[in-house]
Amino acid sequence: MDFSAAAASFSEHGFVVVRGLFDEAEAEALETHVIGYFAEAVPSRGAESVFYDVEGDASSLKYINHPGHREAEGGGLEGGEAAAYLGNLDEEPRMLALAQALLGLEDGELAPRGERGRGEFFAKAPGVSKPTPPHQDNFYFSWKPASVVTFWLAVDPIDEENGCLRYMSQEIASGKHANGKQGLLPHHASHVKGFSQRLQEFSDADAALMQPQVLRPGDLVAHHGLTIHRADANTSHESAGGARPRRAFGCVYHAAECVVDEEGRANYVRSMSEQGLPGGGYAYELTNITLG
Ligand SMILES: O=C(O)CCC(=O)C(=O)O
Repeated sequence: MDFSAAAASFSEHGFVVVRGLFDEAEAEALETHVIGYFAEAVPSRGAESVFYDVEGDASSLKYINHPGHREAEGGGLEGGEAAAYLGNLDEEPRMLALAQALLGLEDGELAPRGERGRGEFFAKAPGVSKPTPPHQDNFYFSWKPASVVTFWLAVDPIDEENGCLRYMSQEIASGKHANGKQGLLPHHASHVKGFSQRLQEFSDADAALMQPQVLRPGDLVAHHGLTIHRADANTSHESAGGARPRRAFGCVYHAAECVVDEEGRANYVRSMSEQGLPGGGYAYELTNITLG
């Protein structure tokens, strides 16, 4: 697949939608494996790696850290077909090629497996889910340079009703929100489980500028680590069409040259400690940082 047009769009806007990265049959296989994984592995995973909006209600699942991988540090794949599928999804050749193209890297310049995150699963259940606060991913990751991209692969049809991602693109951003031009903006504690950090300054007018990303199953949206994004709650249960899930597989790729920005990491750790973390079960903290 040629991703040069996607790379040009990504560079201009700070995000790009790749339609049909997975074709219909592949998108069906993705959903089948997600359902299989929920049945075969999720019930036995610990509270540190599976989060729910309503404790004790499996239908309110909102996040799985490293689906398909054993929870212990350095753990390999869990057993089972669905785990193998999800656990290897970030290594899918088209995903790797796309990440390399979007970050403008040559062969061998992408951080190898083992040095990057191992996949995530994001869901918003109708009626109980919370909005995702506006944030830039690199506030969580602290990579220097910010040569990092997040992929988000739709399992379901995802739109404004069930909580699609919304981006502030570079060309409409200005002043304090000039993504990628002004770099990382100040964040502070959000007190939202799974998304512990949010932009400090963010108005309703800013929120209104953001562009909803409507996806079909198998479409993938990619955003740069400095691109501001957010999502509303899943309110599909209030619509004529009725309640619908909103499920997506996520993974993050960064350049091998990236190093941890110690000052940024310290800001992040400070903001976490303001909310009583670690131990509160906040997704990215477990994905990207190990605290003693
Ligand atoms: O799934 C969501 O609501 C947000 C996901 C997100 O912010 C991300 O993948 O960076």
